Amino acid sequence: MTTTDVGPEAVLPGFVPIPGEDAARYRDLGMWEGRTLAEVFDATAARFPDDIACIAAGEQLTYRELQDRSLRVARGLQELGIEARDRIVVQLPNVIDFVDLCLACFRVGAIPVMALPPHRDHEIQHLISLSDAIAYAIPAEHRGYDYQDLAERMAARAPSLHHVLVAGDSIRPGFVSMASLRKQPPQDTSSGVSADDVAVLLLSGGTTGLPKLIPRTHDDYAYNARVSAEICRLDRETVYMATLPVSHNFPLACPGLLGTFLVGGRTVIASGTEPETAFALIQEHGVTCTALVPALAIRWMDSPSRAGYDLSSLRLLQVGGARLNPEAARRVTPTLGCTLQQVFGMAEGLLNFTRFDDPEDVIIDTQGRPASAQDEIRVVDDSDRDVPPGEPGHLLARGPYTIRGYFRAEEHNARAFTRDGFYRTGDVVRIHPSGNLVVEGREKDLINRGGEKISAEEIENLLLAHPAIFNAAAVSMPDPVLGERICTYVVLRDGCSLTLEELCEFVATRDVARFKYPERLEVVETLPVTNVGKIDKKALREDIAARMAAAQKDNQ
Ligand code: OOB
Repeated sequence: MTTTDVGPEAVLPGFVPIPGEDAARYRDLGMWEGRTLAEVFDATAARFPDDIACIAAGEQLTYRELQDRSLRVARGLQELGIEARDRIVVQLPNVIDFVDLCLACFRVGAIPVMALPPHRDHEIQHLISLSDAIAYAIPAEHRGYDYQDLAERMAARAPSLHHVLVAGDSIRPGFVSMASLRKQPPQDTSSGVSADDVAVLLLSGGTTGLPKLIPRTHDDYAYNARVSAEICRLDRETVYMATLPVSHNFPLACPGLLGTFLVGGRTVIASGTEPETAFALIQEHGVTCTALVPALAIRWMDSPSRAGYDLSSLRLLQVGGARLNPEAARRVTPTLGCTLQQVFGMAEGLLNFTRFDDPEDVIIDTQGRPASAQDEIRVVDDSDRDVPPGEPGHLLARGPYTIRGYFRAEEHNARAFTRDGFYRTGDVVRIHPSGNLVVEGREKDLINRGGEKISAEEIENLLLAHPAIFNAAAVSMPDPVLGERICTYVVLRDGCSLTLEELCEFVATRDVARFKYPERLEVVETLPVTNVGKIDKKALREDIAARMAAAQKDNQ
């Protein structure tokens, strides 16, 4: 049975494919090439087998070597009984095993679920159960945390989980070492995976509680990487450094690792984001392009150690994931000596880039324009009517690499997409006179902590489990480095008291990622409400900003 007989939805229940007519157009226009991500990689490996494909932690692999390793790992997965459309929660940091495993998954058609290294029991359990994952890939240890302990707890709790794959040494009994998978003979059996199958499940920023899963197909994700690579003018001479965590869409495919593999460039996997680590790698490998969130770009620019390194190879710095303020944007070229590209993207699809030939002010003041000629965007009011050009409104998006639904989220999908398939991005934008977009704000209830998206509802649910807390709200507070941090407002039960420290100790017992811990606590008598009776978050954001401004004034 092939997927054309039954359609990808039937073979993976809970996946909402792009409907036939639109899909046919994207194919006719050559945007969807009908190749799996493994086939895309193999095409480059056939052209440039002896070129270096990937450098990580002192290890260096040519395209032929990386292809060989991924074939072996693919065989190893098959030996374990992992097949097309099986899900694997992948929680690997920036290590070469991540690349091996992803390429192997693309070969056998297994679907990596892109967890992040800071995730803990709470998030991982959710991801395993939502995706019904049969395998979970971890480092043995990373930044002092024992992931094998975490995996043991998951294995005890998640009935679907059959295999734990471990990168590193001292593998516990019952777990499978990634190194042993690499010793398998190369895979030569076909897996029946096709280009319209789901290739990866990315994580959403999460506006309602825990993250949603974003199904991206081989066709759409390969196009995502290709169109990004074209805009960034990547070629065989490119040395792309993955600085951000590689399981994020941005360093993975915008153009990231996949975009570089498409053109036969070299990738460097950075093990840390600290300026010194990154500068040393740029100098050593002649890095030409990398992607950062604004907080990191600012750290790099402010780092005194910059002067000690030769960064002259760097041609393009992509900055996105959160708002880059124009003052910081203006400093990029003078301090780092490269072109700035603002990127306003989302794991759900739509990518906006400033272009090399945009005037300087447009690069500094806007967040770019859609990557594809087939991207359709609308800027609308609360009733989904188009606003006059230049006015702010809600951004809706549809196109050849934007999803039509989250995985297994029918109810949420009815709200998150229009009837005609536009994704409601939750961002408020306006069209700049240049035609580019300017991100003005957002309506979605999340905190964008230096590019890390945190659902306010998820934090509130954690707070409400505390015995002293009667009511709670989480909002963003301004921060000069991260842009936003987590501020919590709580109403206490009669006779109770609570400090931020106690609150964090409590949150720690819930085993959530550290970046979700409250960073400020305001105890109040009541929470303000809007006239429809919802907690007035806007009033709270204004309140905290005013309190902080007043405190700063007092300190001067
Ligand atoms: C990227 O993807 P996500 O899925 O982590 O977050 C998407 C959201 C956007 O909807 C927007 O609210 C915010 O992050 N965002 C920006 C921005 N880029 C993303 N807000 C203001 N200015 C920007 N430049 O963050 C992402 C995915 C691919 C490429 C780049 C970023």
